[in-house]
Formats: sequence, C-alpha cells, structure tokens
Amino acid sequence: MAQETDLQTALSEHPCFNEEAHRKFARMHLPVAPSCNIQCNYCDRRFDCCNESRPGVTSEVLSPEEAVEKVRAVKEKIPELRVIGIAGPGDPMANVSTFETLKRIRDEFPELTLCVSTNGLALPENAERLHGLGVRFVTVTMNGIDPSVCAKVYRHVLFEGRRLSGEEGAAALIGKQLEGIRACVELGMVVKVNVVMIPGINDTHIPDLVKKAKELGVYTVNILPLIPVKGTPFENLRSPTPLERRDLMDRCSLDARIMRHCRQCRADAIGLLGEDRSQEFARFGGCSGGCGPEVKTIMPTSKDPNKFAVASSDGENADSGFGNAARFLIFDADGRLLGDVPVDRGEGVSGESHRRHIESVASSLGDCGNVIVNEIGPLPSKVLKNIGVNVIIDEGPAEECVLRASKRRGVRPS
Ligand code: CLF
Ligand code: SF4
Repeated sequence: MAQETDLQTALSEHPCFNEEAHRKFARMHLPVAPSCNIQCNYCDRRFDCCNESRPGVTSEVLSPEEAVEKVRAVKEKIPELRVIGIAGPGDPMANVSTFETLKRIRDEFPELTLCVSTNGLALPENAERLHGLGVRFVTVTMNGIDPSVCAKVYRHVLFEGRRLSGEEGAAALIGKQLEGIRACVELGMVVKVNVVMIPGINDTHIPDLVKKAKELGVYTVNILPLIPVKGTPFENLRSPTPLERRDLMDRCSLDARIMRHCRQCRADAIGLLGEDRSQEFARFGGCSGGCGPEVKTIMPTSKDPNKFAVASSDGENADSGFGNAARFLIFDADGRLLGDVPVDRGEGVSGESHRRHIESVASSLGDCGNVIVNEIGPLPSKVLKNIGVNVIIDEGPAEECVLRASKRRGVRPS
C-alpha cells in the first residue's frame, strides 16, 4: 500500500508523465550511456553542440562517479529536482554504466525518482534489474509494430551478436520491445511509448502502434515529430506540420492517453522541461563547436578489461587511427558486437581543438578497457593511458582483431 502511494506521488511530480507537474518540477538527465545497439535512420549522436537541442545530443559523457557528483551539485541549486533520467546519448541498456549509475543514485538519493528511456532491444533481460534498482518509469521508443514499416526506420539492429537489417532486424527489435513492455508493466512500472512521426514512413501506421501500446498497459504515448538531421539517411525527409501532428494526436487520444508537452530534450538536459540549464552545470563543457567552456582533463572511470572499442571507418573493419575514426564498434572478449559509438572525425593533429577532440572521444568510450586502432599519436596514447585504457595496434576485420587481442591478453581462453 505504501509502495502504491509512493508511486502515485512520484507520478504526480514527474514532469514528463504528468502535464501538471512539468511547470513545477525538474528532471535531470545523466549522459552515461554512449553506446547504442541499433542504428536509427534519423539519429546522429556525433553532433555535440550546446546550441543543439534534441534527443541523442550531449556536451559530455559522464562516468557513474561524475554523474553522482553532478547530481549533488544540481540538487543544491535546483530544489525542485524530482526525476533523474538516463536517456542516452546511446541506449541506456547497452551500457553497464547505466546500472552502476542508477545504483549509486538510488543509494545516495533515495528520494529521487529514477526514469530510463530505451529503444527496448535489451529491455526484456533488464526489466527486473531496473525494477530492483528502484526504476519505476520506463520509456520505450518504438516506431511501429509492422516489420515492413520499421525496416525503413532502422539501418541495423545488433541482435545476439549479429548485425541484422531490413525486416529481419525490425522484427527482432519489435519482438523485444513488446516483450520488454509486458515485463515492465507486470512488474508494476509506469511505461510510456515514444514514437517518432515520420511523414511517408510510419505516420499512417502510428494508430495501430498506439492501440497495441494501450492493450499492453502502457500509461501514455508521446508522438514526437521527426527532426531531420544533416548527414543521416533521413536528412531530406520533412518534419510533420504542427497541424498534421495535432490531428494524429487527436485521433490517437481516442485509444490512449497522449502526452502533449514533450520538449524533445537532450541526453544531458537539466531543469524544467521548458528551460534547459545543462550548460550551467557542464563539467567539461565539451562543445566541439567551441561555444562551451574549456575542456578539463577527463576523470578516470573504472574500465572493463573484457570490453574492446575498435576504431572503424566502415563499421566492419579496424581500419582507423584513434583521432580520425568515424565510429568505435564495441565488442565483448568473445567477439560479440555490443554496440556502436559514432564520433566526430577530428580536424587537425595538434593544438587545443585536437586535444578537446581526443578527450571527448576518449570519454565517449565509457567503460571500455581496450581500444584497437591501426595507428595512434602521442597525445591520444597519453590520454588513454591516464584513464586506464589499454591500446592495441591492429587492423583487419574488427571481430578477428578483438579475438586476437583477447586471446593475447588472456581475457579469453584459447
Ligand atoms: Fe527524461 Fe524521458 Fe524520463 Fe522525461 S525526458 S528519460 S521520460 S525524465 Fe520528457 Fe524530454 Fe520528452 Fe523525454 S520532455 S524527450 S518525454
Ligand atoms: Fe540513436 Fe536512440 Fe536510435 Fe540509438 S536508439 S540510434 S541512440 S535514436
């Protein structure tokens, strides 16, 4: 009974789940989850600028220790803080830092409500763990329940160590999303479904998704407009007009409770929904556009010796240096692909902007204990050494490089 009352109080003060609450109570996002296990065609997490406000964008990636330190500082300045959310910049479930951070926050700030936003791929196996850590609010971003529709939205889905695309990938993702929602609802968690409205792709299909969400016991559905981002496959698609979106929301509101006050906030947003104060609290304000404060030395965080980040240009091979990689593929010691961290290619090989770039890339690799590159300069070598990351020089198919390295390092039996 007491638990039920606690949940009702948390619901009444959650700015996203309760429209009344959003003018009074604040949320804070902790950007501790850089890696993602799928690739949406509208997402580019490389654009890291304090002037950019949309999901997936952050000016910094924090270690769990840094995240707790930041909550202490923010809580003092923003007494109306009620909710701590983990919403990226990648997928929270694809990063062990998420769980470590939730545990630390729950232990130190049991009065704060914990909220997680995920693409749902790894939700079924993590639902109980989240519940055990005190998470009561979960958002799952879905873009449909029909694989033929969703195949147009996702470039790939990393499923059981394989990279699936097309309808096969979409079907695997949808299956896990539905299973994850069911598990969370059964555990008594409050679930929201976010859906990105993409004209010509999924707009006419959204009512079916909303009906399904309602049937599964989802508390509310949030229909967000597509933000076409330059450099993504959807860069030339258009956003829905406000009228188109309102019409769709009105139609869907006959079937489910529709959220109408979302601000599509950043992965490091802080404050009331309408006023982001994240730059006020930026620790190393790593805006690569140069509009943030100076980057400070990144804090070492605990590293996992069984995780490998492979510098790649094509998403398949270890073929890049640390400073000029387009992305890092994240593997476990058995060569299973766990996620993917796209990064900005650096400009220049020296100077302040180069140092900032290197530090920002190093921090975005989270808890990876090993980096595989085909070459590396003295500055990145030093930065990685200082934060306890082992550097391996190799090239070729990424998975083979990881298996070679893990065998050599003795983290995997031969
Ligand atoms: Fe953050 Fe999301 Fe929790 Fe809110 S945001 S994890 S549910 S605390 Fe809110 Fe931001 Fe819209 Fe998300 S306004 S993007 S719905
Ligand atoms: Fe980007 Fe989120 Fe999609 Fe991952 S799930 S690709 S972080 S939008």
